[in-house]
Amino acid sequence: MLSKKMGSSSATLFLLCFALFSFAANAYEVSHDGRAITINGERKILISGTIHYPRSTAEMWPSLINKAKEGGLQVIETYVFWNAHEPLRRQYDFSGNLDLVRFIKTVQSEGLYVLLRIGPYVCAEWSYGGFPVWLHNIPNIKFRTKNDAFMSEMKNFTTLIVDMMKTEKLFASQGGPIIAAQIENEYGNVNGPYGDDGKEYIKWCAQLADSYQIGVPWVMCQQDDAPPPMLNTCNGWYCDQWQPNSNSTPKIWTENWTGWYKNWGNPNPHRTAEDLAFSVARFFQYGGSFQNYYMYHGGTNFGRTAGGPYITTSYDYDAPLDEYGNKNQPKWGHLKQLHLLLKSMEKILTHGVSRNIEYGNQMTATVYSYAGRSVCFLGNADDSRDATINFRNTNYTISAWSVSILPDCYTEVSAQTSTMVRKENEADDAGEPFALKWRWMYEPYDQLLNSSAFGSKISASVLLDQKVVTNDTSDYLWYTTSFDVKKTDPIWGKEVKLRVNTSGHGLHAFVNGGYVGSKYANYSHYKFQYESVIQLQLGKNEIALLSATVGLTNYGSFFDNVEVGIHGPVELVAEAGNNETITMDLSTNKWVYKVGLQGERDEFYNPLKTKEEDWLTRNLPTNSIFVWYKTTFKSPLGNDPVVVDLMGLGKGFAWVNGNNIGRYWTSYLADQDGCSSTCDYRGTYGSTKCLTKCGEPSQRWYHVPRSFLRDDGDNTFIVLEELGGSPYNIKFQTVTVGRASAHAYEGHKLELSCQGEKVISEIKFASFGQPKGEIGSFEKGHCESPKALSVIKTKCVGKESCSIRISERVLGSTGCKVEQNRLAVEAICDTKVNEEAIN
Ligand SMILES: *[C@@H]1O[C@H](CO)[C@@H](O)[C@H](O)[C@H]1NC(C)=O
Ligand SMILES: *[C@@H]1O[C@H](CO)[C@@H](O)[C@H](O)[C@H]1NC(C)=O
Ligand SMILES: *[C@@H]1O[C@H](CO)[C@@H](O)[C@H](O)[C@H]1NC(C)=O
Ligand SMILES: *[C@@H]1O[C@H](CO)[C@@H](O)[C@H](O)[C@H]1NC(C)=O
Ligand SMILES: *[C@@H]1O[C@H](CO)[C@@H](O)[C@H](O)[C@H]1NC(C)=O
Ligand SMILES: *[C@@H]1O[C@H](CO)[C@@H](O)[C@H](O)[C@H]1NC(C)=O
Ligand SMILES: *[C@@H]1O[C@H](CO)[C@@H](O)[C@H](O)[C@H]1NC(C)=O
Ligand SMILES: CC(=O)N[C@H]1CO[C@H](CO)[C@@H](O)[C@@H]1O
Repeated sequence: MLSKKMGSSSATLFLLCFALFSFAANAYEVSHDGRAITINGERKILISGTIHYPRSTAEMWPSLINKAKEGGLQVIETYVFWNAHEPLRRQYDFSGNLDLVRFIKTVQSEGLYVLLRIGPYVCAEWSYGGFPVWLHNIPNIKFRTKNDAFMSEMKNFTTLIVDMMKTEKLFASQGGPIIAAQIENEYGNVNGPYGDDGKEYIKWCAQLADSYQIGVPWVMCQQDDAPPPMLNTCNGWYCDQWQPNSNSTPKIWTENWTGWYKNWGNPNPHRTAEDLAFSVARFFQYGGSFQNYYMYHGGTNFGRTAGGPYITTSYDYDAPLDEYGNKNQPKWGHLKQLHLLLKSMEKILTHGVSRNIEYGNQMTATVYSYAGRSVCFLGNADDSRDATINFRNTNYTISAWSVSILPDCYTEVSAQTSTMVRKENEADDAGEPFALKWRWMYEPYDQLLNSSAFGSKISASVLLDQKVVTNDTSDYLWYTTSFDVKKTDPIWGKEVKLRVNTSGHGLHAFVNGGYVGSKYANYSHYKFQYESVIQLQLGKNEIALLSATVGLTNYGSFFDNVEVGIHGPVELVAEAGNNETITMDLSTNKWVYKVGLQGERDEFYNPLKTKEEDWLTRNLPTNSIFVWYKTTFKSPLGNDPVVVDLMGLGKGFAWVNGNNIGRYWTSYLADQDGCSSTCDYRGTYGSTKCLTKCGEPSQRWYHVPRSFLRDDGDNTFIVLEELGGSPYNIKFQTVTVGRASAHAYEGHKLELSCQGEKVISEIKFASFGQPKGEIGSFEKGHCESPKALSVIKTKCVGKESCSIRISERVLGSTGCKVEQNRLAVEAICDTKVNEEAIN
């Protein structure tokens, strides 16, 4: 638990914003010393949060950034996504949610700063770590090392970005919001295998960055040997024990993982607000001055942007703002209190001399003193034992795995918990809930099943890597071949198996025009062998293998060379009877390739590209592979975020009015094991701690951004179903705060708020006295004020948010004979006030 001290922090924040606005057009100086980043010579405590612009929509940016500011952030950090901006060599895209300049200007208009991580390697669970796949197909190229072809392409892109920022006057040195930039990314984690060339490369990166003369500091995260003036910085779940490589580099934490990402097949990760706040408080206790949350808003992997492989479409990350942009409570509120407190101590922290007092058992008090004032951190890093210490003649009990920030002694943070609810789409005029009417088409692959019958220009007498052939323009690649079988062949007349070794991630097999089966890799085992009994015929036989990828690898030394697709062998095997096996290897046959599906080329997903009569209405197939389904729906009323429930479908892609909302794989269930119903925030966090939703679909709901929808008229929803499923259960829903609950002790303020256009419609529970239980299951205790409920109703019902000072004066006498009373409240949020509840 963290102490809070509101004090004058909100006023400080206001002044900071005001100052930023008045400097907007003027250059200001960003530099650093060994303690902090300095702005116009003043040392700063900077709280930053990552928001990746392509993981939301341009329409969502103002609200996301505004909520970040309200949550006490001063800086927004983002990577720049090369493969999104340059999908084909020298053909650029900065439109829509790729409008980097608009994103940075949106941050600027909110009065916040920007940390621009240009990379161009981004990792980020983004397909291929942000590198365009065409880069891989340049002769003699070697990624992220001393290689002329690579360095020349990297320089071409980074120069483009830096020049774009300069032209728009976005660097602080030009009066813009960018106060720091990053070159490369976490190279120090993987550089070993690159040897001396890797070291040369890092020097070259530093020189390149320096040569841009952007007038603000450059950082290199996880790079102990970062050459000056590059600042090395830390990434991780905890960075308090980390030290920069030079006395003149401040302690900067570029990635504090607020949660974790999710893979197909994995349960929901969850990092508690308490543990995250603990790590932040400790970072500042141990001399940190700039801290960035990775992610502050995780968002959505639209289209084919998810990397991994096997990263889900949701990139929620359990971040302080959820995938849809709602405040993820209590995390958002808990951190906000901490930020206000830290910011209010800026001067003392950044100028003070610090002194540690060790109490043993990982209990440390740190005192920062400056100009006759001091602030203290009482940190207990023991993961199970609470500690009672005598500090400056007062006894304090510090819970295990917590930091109390003084002066304010131990106080409880009243962070609200919100319970999100999903609501069905509103009923139509007839009062009936929408029943979606479906039309369908098969993916027309029949002609592809015969390699001699289609005119593909790509063929080779070898099995080719999938990304080499496709340049990653589609998940799908057909590998087809034919061969003759004669009566004299030893294989004829035997039971024959087709055996395919593939490097992933999925395979559908067809023989002589018929479907024989499919198989998908499991998370972390991408290579597998497919085997199936097949029927051969005399004369010509056709084998068509459709290989499918699920995002390309984004991390590791030489990750860019990780194979995908069918690398063989592809064999026919039969038992000879005398325990011998006859094998016919087809790997070096002539293979004919076709990139993508016909429906992708003909844009079946685009409502304007097909005719209504192309779509069938009768005999809608279910549990068939490769079916396109289509329906129309009306936008849900209001402004709440919209999701589509794809329960019943298998795997594929979905489009709303032609916008690709990402891969879905509803039929992929999360592991049965590893979840726990309770979550102890104490102790080191890791990605397998506090998991939920075991055995449920890894992702069932998919975000449909409001800007993809039309306000009036019908929206078109089109699905490519690859594995087989049924569309009948598909539903559009809105996500909204259903309940807001909080509790806090006397002497503090309790705040409640609904989000969106909701108001507090009803107080479900309120007790001031000795209420029992936790959020979600409050119960009345043995004593309480009889007046509290009506006071709270008067103050809160009908309001979007309300704030209550907790005292007997305000809430009435409790009659409890205790030191401190507690107030616990649970409120219902709705669009309109429940009449009964007000009266
Ligand atoms: C892939 O990219 C390479 C290099 O730019 C190019 O030569 C090749 O034609 C591309 N292949 C496809 C299928 O677009
Ligand atoms: C990038 O490469 C293109 C040629 O492919 C060239 O015209 C352009 O000037 C280069 N940009 C930079 C900044 O070097
Ligand atoms: C602090 O705790 C110690 C040990 O329990 C006790 O002897 C002492 O009186 C306490 N001091 C105060 C100021 O409460
Ligand atoms: C494949 O197509 C060729 C040319 O159209 C045809 O002669 C042949 O019979 C077809 N083979 C199969 C197995 O369908
Ligand atoms: C993946 O796991 C499923 C369920 O455990 C199993 O049926 C399937 O064979 C596995 N696939 C591979 C490629 O290992
Ligand atoms: C093909 O896959 C099987 C099963 O994974 C494996 O045992 C075998 O070694 C693979 N063959 C080759 C040549 O990689
Ligand atoms: C075939 O091999 C199996 C196991 O290797 C053995 O048990 C069996 O006796 C063999 N059969 C013949 C006919 O050799
Ligand atoms: C070394 C490491 O694990 N890096 C990861 C840090 O977290 C980011 C965000 O999830 C990943 O992109 C990195 O792979």
